[in-house]
Amino acid sequence: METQKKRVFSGIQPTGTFTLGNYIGAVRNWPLLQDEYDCIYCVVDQHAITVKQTPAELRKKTYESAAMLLATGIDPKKSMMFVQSHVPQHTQLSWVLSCNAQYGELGRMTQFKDKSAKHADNINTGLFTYPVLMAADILLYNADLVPVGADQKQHVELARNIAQRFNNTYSETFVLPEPFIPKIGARVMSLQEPKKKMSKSDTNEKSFIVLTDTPDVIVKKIKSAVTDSEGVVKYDVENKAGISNLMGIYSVMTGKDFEEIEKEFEGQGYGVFKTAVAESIIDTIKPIQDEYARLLNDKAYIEDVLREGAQKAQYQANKILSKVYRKVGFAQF
Ligand code: ATP
Ligand code: LTN
Repeated sequence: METQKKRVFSGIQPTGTFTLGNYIGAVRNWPLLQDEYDCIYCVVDQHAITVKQTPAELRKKTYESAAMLLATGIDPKKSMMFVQSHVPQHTQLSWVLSCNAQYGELGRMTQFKDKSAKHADNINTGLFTYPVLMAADILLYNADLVPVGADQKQHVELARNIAQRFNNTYSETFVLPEPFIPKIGARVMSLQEPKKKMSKSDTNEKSFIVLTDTPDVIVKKIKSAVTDSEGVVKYDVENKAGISNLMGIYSVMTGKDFEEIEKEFEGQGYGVFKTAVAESIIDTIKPIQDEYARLLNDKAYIEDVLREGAQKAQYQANKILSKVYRKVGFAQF
């Protein structure tokens, strides 16, 4: 008998154009998992409104995010892809899970602390319960693996803890999910402040590369990336954060390991190295950009993919949600 494939779930917020960090840390891995796993990918628009968004812009970014996911290689024949708000079971499960999540544990989430410091004028309760909705996303499909960057590890662990607690209270219901984090590139750093994570909502555009940047812009941003005065291409995160970050990017783009990279640029300055890094990025993202431009002109296709994805997701989601409703004692409708 054929054993059932393990399930993968991941999500991305339509809060901007995907950065090289989003790509290397998460999205790049999503199509690579499609054959071995049963994959579900979601554009999480409900998470996005935990910080202020312009409505028309959010709608536009949601389609653009879906187009970008397809352009990076997600095949709707192999994977399920949809928009979070199209599948209401996510928020329905989220309520039940919130009654099984503790105030104290949510208060310890690093992202909540960072985002409430950054948006001090809007510390809404959605920002606080964000990880519970994320747990619902994952648990609703009994996902085994969650491919994310290192910054999301804590949230996946919380989802696991909530699942375990629910199973202990109400009997075995949820699969316990595990984060799937790449060995290199799990935390791509800002090009301007290499001790800080590269983020698509950073106000300094020079700090990140987005997947739609033109070759000229990429060259400029890499050339102005902060490094050090030593002039030696060597991997040393502690003392050479900028160069190590560029080496991580170059390694993922070319498949070369750090030792090979150190040899390749031995005796050469940062100028030569930076040119090579920029070229490796341009070469990797060119086919993605071409496909993205083509897809953006075919909105009907994107809408079809998302509608079909949401229908399939709702079918799956209902199975677990009705089980959960029964277990917690809700009367049958
Ligand atoms: P925002 O700036 O709006 O908070 P973000 O750039 O952090 O957004 P998310 O939508 O929160 O992006 O994240 C999508 C995925 O990309 C997640 O799996 C996250 O871990 C990953 N990711 C985000 N930034 C990086 C980074 N700098 N390095 C590696 N992975 C990253
Ligand atoms: N919180 C994630 C986005 C996200 C997610 C998910 C990731 C929402 N739901 C479920 C994996 C699984 C972030 O990238 N900030």
